[in-house]
Amino acid sequence: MSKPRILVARAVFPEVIDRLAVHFEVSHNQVDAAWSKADLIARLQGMAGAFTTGGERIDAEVLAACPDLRICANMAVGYNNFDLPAMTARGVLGTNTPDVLTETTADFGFALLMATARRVTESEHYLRAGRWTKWSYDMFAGAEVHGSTLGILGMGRIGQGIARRGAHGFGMRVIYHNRSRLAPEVEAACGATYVGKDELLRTADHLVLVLPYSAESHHAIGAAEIAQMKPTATLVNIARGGIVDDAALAAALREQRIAAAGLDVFEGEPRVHPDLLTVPNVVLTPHIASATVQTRRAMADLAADNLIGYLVQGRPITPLNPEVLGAA
Ligand code: 8YV
Repeated sequence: MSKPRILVARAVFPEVIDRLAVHFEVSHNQVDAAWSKADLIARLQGMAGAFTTGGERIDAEVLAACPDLRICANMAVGYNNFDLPAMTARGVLGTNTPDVLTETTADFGFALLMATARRVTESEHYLRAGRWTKWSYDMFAGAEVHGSTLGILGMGRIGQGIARRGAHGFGMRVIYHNRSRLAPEVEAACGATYVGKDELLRTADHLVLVLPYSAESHHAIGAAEIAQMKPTATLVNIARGGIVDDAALAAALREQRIAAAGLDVFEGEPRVHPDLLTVPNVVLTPHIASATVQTRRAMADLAADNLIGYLVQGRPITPLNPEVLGAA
């Protein structure tokens, strides 16, 4: 019997390609060429499965043009690149990579918070530029982290990881806002108190965004929300570009209406709003919150396991639209 055909849309660990090749006829993109939507559609012809990352949009047009497709396995916990209702309507399973990146991403959220509050990259640029000629009492004086109030918008697994770090590691008062309130025992375990969004914005010394992107969360932080924040506050976005209105944020940072921001994700990335590149009080990183070797490998392995689990054994590990399974 011939093996099912799959497409791996981006370069991944060679060992993962080798694992997949045991079960599938694999087409890959190990040169990591930038494919247009038309390229993706052309390459998906005859494929039963796709290994995708957050960069490949799987929408009604792609699905209509690729009738053999049965599963798209995303190497990401976020899946806003999937039109999930359209996939479900066509009987195409979507899977993501939850859990394996939670702690690593929470670590990075905290790294960005610390770098932002304590002006790490701004001061490094100053030093590298040869401008450090003497010490002074107020040089790069930043915001206190320990003992301050940590606000978290979006309290899923990663938000809870950040809350635990803040409450238990840094003695912070942790407040959060989420679509639904957590169970009391979960709140207690991560030392977090539920508040309304306005109170979160007004009270947080450091506000970390960890909510999924959707039409509802588009520009959840825009000029009006920034205006509610303390002038001394910092804002960290490790969620998705588009949750923050980057133009409004750049203007607020330039006018020091808030103290600083740390951004790992951007509207329209890998493009970055040009105004963000010229304001000093922002730490910018290229979407690396889950980037440790171990975690990226675990994410790739889980995406591969979903393809093998579904197409070979009929049991995906982390399905996003399990209703497709009943219908298959
Ligand atoms: C991915 C992410 O690296 O998992 C997510 O949702 O944002 C990152 O961990 C990125 O989406 C590429 O797939």
